[in-house]
Amino acid sequence: KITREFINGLPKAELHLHLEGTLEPELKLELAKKNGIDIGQTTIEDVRKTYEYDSLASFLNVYYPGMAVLQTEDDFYQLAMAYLKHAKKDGVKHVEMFFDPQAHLTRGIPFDVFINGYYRACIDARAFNVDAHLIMCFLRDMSANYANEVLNMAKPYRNMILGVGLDSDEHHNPPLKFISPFSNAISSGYHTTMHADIDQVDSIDHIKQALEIINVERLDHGTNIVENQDLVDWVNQRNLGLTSCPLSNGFVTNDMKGKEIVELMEQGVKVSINSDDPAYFGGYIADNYEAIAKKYDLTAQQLVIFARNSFETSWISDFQKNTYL
Ligand code: ES4
Ligand code: ZN
Repeated sequence: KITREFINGLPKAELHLHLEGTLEPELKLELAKKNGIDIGQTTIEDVRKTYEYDSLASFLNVYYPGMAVLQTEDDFYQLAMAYLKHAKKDGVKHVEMFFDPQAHLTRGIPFDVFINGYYRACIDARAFNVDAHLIMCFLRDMSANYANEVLNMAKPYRNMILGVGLDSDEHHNPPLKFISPFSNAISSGYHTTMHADIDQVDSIDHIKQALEIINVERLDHGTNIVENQDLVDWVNQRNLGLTSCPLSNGFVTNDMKGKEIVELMEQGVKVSINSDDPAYFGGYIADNYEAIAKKYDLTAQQLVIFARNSFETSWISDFQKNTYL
């Protein structure tokens, strides 16, 4: 029987976490009041009631407008710091956190405001032994040119950003659309990953583009490779990480996809367990370990493998990796 103490005590890395997805109703309301922004609700209960969706599209329609409350460097700092303290309690030693520059730039927030707030939280988390890093995501429903512009804006902050990713609505927005910004990012020495959503109709095609042409180092979600043995073999040969998010899967498709996650793990694929948007999808990383363990009756050994996979597919140095493994 798996206990919560065991899960919290298991050292883990979180590799699929959107900082903007950690905005809890309490903080959203607090910042709305402080910044004088009308979000349409005035009580925590009413804000909580808006956190309801049955598809990725309906989720994104709550997610992006909610970011309006984030205005100052301190707001971004406070958001990231609240997450990092939660991560500490959940046994997270290392985290690579996504952020969406375009979700802030398009509402007039300058690059330095959010990057400085987020990065200061990463520095301050060292005081409680959480090793925190940032991954800059391009919004795939915006243009490749805009992604290249964002990459240029990030140049003065190159040493604050570990890698680049790709998120938002995947439908009609294949990996190949972003071949230019991704090859530029790789030339600049960034690590790379990309979302390959589980509810995507052209999923296998998109994953092939991401792996064969863009050459990403990880796939976010990506569990649809289970349908194609050649892809599973290839992912294994390249030792590529897949970052899965059981509770998020449950919201987007009504299925945690635990069967697929366990099946891939047993075939040797480096799958990890993560929280995606914990404030919006009903739980943080330890809640995700707990949910999949309970529903699929997993053993302690299986959870240890997921945790090991998270460090093995993280972008920390081999030296530092060895201190965790
Ligand atoms: C996301 Cl669940 C999900 N899918 C795609 N993009 C996202 N950004 C934040 N959460
Ligand atoms: Zn995600």
